Amino acid sequence: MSRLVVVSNRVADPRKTAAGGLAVALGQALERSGGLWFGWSGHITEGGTPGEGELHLQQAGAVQLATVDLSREDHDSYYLNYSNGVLWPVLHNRLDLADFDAGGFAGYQRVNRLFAQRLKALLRPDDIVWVHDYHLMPLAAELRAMGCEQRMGFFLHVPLPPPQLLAALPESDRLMRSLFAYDLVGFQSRNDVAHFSRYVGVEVGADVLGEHEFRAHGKTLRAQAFPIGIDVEEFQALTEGKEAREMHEQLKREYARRRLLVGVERLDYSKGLPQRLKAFRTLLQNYPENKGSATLIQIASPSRESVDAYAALRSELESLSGAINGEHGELDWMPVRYIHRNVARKRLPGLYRAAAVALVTPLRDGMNLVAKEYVAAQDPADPGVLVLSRFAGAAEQLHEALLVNPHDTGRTAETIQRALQMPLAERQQRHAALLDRIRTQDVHWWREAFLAALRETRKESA
Ligand code: GDG
Repeated sequence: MSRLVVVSNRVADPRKTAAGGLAVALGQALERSGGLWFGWSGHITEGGTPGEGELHLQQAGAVQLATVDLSREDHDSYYLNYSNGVLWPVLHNRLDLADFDAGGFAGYQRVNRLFAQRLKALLRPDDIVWVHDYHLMPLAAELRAMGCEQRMGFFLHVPLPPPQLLAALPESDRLMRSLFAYDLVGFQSRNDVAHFSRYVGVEVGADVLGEHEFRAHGKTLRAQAFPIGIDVEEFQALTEGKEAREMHEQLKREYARRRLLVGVERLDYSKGLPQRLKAFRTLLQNYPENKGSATLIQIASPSRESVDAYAALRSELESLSGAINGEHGELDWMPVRYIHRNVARKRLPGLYRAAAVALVTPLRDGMNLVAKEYVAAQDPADPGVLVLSRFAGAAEQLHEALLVNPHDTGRTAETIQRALQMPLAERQQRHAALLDRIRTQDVHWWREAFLAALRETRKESA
């Protein structure tokens, strides 16, 4: 059995439960093959030389963790300026927020080369390399240039925008060409694959050999959708755990006479938080029977606070939730509970289960795991209703959710009202269908489907 090597910007110790479902699922595959997980250590060397960084090796059970430090200059250009200041907004259709002049691309390339150099020294000839996310698109091209011939796959966790929009990124051709150094590129949705196919067909001049096969620069690449899932069993076990049950009981007690709605995400402009608060305000205005009852608990956990766009969003949300509470609140009822803090993972399922409705309404999202976690945490006998943005990758799979366009405030409010009033039998039916799908296509299915495709690809393209 070949050894699996996972590469991602951050590395998690898969033995720690706080690591989350993805880290645990990758950790299991790594453990089976005595694998290696490679990435940034999280440490920044002040005054360090760009393009250099110390390598740390650590054993976590059967898995080896290999991490590299970054100099301040590399960190700021690769991570802050280019990955989060340019790629994240462009890939989420937000050209207006991309700082193309920050000059981070050179640092992005330098760190990808540094990673490739450090990783090459650790690779064995028959390793299978699985690279994750937008921070590391050119990694395989760097490794190939150094003579590495291992099988390599890449998975993009975020969306790929339509070709015209992607073409606005000055480095888009170089990045999309560099993907041809991989044997397999995985996307979250069929929509992303369609965008990729059109982009490389038109802009890169690739031959589109089939739905999933592309040829350019003498190299055949397979590109396919592998919608990521959650570990349903693990999440349901968490739901039965002490912390989640306590949270659930406490909320049920506190909100016995009210209807709870919940939103949980990192505070990020892709998640559609201001639009959601506006839809909730419209719900209170247009359906006044919800006054004194409907309460939205919105968790917006801190994220990327040193990027300017995030600070602006934070103050917008504070002022919007303040305005709604000021306008509609009563002495004994506040419509919005906005919480800018991280909630412990063990308590999260209790919050999901107490909520009659989940509002998962991103403007754009690769997949969105919160939608799936909400479904997994419900009581099948009395489940809540998922209101989901049609612009989340998850909408391709979760047809039984109530789909909305988050830009359409009036209709979103109308749909939330429908969710609040949905009869039990319909809630049960929809929930059963949703749960069935997220169980069949869980995170283990995702991992195995990707790895099986990666093992096959080489045979086809050799
Ligand atoms: C990227 C893509 C894609 C959130 N707040 C708290 C907390 N969370 C947890 C959730 C969930 C995870 O973080 C968020 O996952 P999402 O998928 O919703 O979104 P991103 O973070 O943007 O992830 C996304 C994903 O990668 C996987 O490929 O689906 O499209 O953008 O697990 O529960 N967890 C805790 N406290 C919080 O306050 N403990």
